[in-house]
Amino acid sequence: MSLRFMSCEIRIKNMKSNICMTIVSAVLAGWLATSMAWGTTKANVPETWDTGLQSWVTERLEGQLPTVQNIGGSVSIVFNALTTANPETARFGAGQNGSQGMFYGNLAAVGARGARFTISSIIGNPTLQLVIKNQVSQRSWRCTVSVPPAGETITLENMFDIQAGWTGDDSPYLRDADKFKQDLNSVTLLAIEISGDTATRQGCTIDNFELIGPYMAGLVSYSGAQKGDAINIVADDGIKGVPTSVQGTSGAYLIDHAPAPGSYSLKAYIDINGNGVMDYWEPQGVYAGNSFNLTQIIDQADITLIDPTKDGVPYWWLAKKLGINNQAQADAKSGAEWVQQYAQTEFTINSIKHENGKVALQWDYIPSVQLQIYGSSDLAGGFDTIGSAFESQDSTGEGKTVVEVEDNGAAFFKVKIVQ
Ligand SMILES: [Ca+2]
Ligand SMILES: [Ca+2]
Repeated sequence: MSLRFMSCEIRIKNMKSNICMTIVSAVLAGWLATSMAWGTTKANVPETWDTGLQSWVTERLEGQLPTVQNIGGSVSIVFNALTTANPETARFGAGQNGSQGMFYGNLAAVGARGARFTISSIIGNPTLQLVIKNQVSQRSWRCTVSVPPAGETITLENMFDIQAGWTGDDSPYLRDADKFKQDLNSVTLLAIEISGDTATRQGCTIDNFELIGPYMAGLVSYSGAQKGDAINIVADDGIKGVPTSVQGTSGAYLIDHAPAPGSYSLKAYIDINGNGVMDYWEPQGVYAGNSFNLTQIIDQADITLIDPTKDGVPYWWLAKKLGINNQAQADAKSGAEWVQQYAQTEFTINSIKHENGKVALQWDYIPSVQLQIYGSSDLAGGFDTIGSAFESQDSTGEGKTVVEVEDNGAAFFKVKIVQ
């Protein structure tokens, strides 16, 4: 009895120990697999096959393996004709190694919204499906792809939305939107499944396969004095946005091909002189949310453009009126000193006597100053103030200030900067 008891006890201990070991190794393996892959999952980065097949794998499901070749920088998948008609099905897929793992891992974490690719060179009448397989649940999901007529090339977008025609292979969850979404969290395979009847040749060519990722969008607005409509929106000085509804100097923009994930800063400017770069005096602004990691749609990245200034005096005015070439030169004096220099050398007033008993005074607009008008009937008697001090305005929108004063017999006028 005693020996039997002992033997039983030992077995239980060993079982416990085995169970424990199994759990530890499973968790460890899972962690290693995901941590290696997650760093490489990328959306908005196409697999162009311009340099080969990038480790995509062909897997036979039924019948023969198709011939997979890189032809002219795109991938061609063809079932050759046999003497007997048999159904042929194979997967051409990207797992962890395919395209450096771009389509593997946590697709949701990079904001992947679908898959996009071009398809052409249709041979026969192949059936194509997109397939996503989850590493943890082991569920697969598939979506039928519309095949273009022979001779045509089309770009297809299949969104990762159960409503877009995805069906699961796990019978309780065939059309379960939540499970489908959840299964994007740990994708072990993204593949194109091609089926054909090999009594005839079946095939197609695929290029520019990518995960459709998050986009950035917002409004750009400008209400300053400069004129121009060449609004440029730039992410990190490299990726240009597209103005989508810009009228004049304001409107909406979209950037939909920035690789995700990725750290971005957004800026916008109006390219007044059309030289393709942001000059120090051009209307400009940045997104208040800079910088950010692009892993989901950013759809309110609004940017307000302002005229950059030196002490409130716009750089554009310094460039135009005083020929200042660069920001360092503009910053070498205070705004007030620049205005004073301009007023002493360039400033003249035109007066026009109107029939209605008023005199219109006009001069070149000086930004950011308070002005006071003075009048004198005969210089000998000195000048008296006319009205009160006021903020300088671009009255015409063309760089002129116009002020009407009562014609009280003054023959001479002067305008003084009071602040
Ligand atoms: Ca290509
Ligand atoms: Ca420019």
